[in-house]
Amino acid sequence: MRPRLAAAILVLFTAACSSRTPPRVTPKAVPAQVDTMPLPLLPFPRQAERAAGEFQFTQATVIYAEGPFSAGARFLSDHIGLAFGAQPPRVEPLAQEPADGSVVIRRNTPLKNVGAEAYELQISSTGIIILADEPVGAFYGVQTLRQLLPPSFEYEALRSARRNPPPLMLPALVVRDSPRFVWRGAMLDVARHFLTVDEVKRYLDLMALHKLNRLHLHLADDQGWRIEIRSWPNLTVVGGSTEVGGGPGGFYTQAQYADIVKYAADRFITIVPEIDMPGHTNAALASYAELNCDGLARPVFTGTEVGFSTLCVEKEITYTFINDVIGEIAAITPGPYFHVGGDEVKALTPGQYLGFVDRVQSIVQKHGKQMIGWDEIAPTNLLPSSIIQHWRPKTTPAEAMGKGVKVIMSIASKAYLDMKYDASTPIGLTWAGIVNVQTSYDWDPATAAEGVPPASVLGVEGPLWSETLANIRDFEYLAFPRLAALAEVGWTPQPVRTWEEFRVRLGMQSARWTALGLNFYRSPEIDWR
Ligand code: TNX
Repeated sequence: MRPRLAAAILVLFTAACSSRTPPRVTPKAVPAQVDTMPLPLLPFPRQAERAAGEFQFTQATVIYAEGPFSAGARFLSDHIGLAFGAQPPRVEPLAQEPADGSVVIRRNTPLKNVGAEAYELQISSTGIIILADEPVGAFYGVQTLRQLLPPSFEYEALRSARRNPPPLMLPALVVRDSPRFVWRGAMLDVARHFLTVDEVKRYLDLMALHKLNRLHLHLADDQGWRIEIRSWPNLTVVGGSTEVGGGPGGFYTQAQYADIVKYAADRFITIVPEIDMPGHTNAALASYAELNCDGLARPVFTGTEVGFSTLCVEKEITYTFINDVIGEIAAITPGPYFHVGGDEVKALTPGQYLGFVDRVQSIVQKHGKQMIGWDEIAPTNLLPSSIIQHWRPKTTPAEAMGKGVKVIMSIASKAYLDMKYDASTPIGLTWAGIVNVQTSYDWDPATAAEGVPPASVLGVEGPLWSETLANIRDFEYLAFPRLAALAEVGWTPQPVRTWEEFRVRLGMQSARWTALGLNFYRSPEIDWR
């Protein structure tokens, strides 16, 4: 054995032995390191200050909520469950001034000027107060409070088993918070590999914990059609029957989709449906022969090449089809957006592409939605309300800026969650490079694309393409920790955040994520605690 290694082992061994016989020290009232550790909040708030004292959460603590804020109160009570009492904390409407020792969620109208998502959280020895102008702000205040509660509360089993632990102490502090960007999104590619409704709900839960507010569902691609369209039933019978690698695929009935939309709305997340067109449409072209220029149905596709498929843009039936599909989905989508894809079309002339996007944009408008498209739509005749999702690292949608459109930043070399973390990552792609955690964190969406002024940037979104993924465990592995990094990129003002400080806070998430059963990548860039 080499001497340095032998010495190291001896040190470790001694440390392990001595930890079994702790030295006799008088415990301090408050462990000193608690105050020097950063608050375990992610994304980090705009402003957070520790104060003197602490709040005692006991079995008798009641949560009072002003009318519209009861959703946040319910979430908090459910989250605590039976973790330290025979009953979950009681939720009461706020009628009169509550007694000391309560949790109070109430309206504070001046916060309106900060934005609907703003909140204030005050923890002191006399109580916990969450202030917001809108229910969404109150919900985010509750998420911040949740991150200050013990990670063990994330265990489903613990919440439903009666226990009798000591009161819980929370450090006094004041948080004043509101997000930097309105668009803090994630995208799931359920077309290349299907996820069940419950798996999508789990992703929504993880998003809510990190104050993300848009879930973009990539519902159709060459390899699969994932949403029931009643007027074109073969889309799911044929197009929904497979996925990359030849697995069984699947699709959401409209009732299941509505269930996802509701579950998301309960967490203040807007669902953004995408039907990619005119390319990435083999699943539709296999389902209906008449959508092909030659009138011949294509075979289903389970490979990973891109760019070969296109709807027949010269046929009128194509627009009947698109109108029906967008109409049915728009009718069950309360959010204002409809994503039409528009990427990687290699089988059309620029003129054909332009004419196609024009027509589709007016169909989307007719159904009351704003059109979103991948950045290939930048040269088309966009309405000011349309939105570009910028993804190609070597291009810029600058030419569209004069049209008044806004941009979602999803630059693949920063924001793509399907890129490998390093060369040894067993799943994922590398076409946009290697995206380690620091790369996904250390950038500013406001200045990321040349010629796109900060005022045109709506925010950030992390797409998770699923060509190489087999199941929800794989989705989680590529998404975390990078989606958490993007959540902070989207929420926290640039001057408030640094990679060095973030690394420490990210390392502090491991107990919570483990309690959630999250299959996150333990990146060597992070000192996981
Ligand atoms: C490019 S991003 C695509 C997707 C692939 C992805 C893989 C975009 C608009 N198109 O079809 O799944 O790369 O990273």
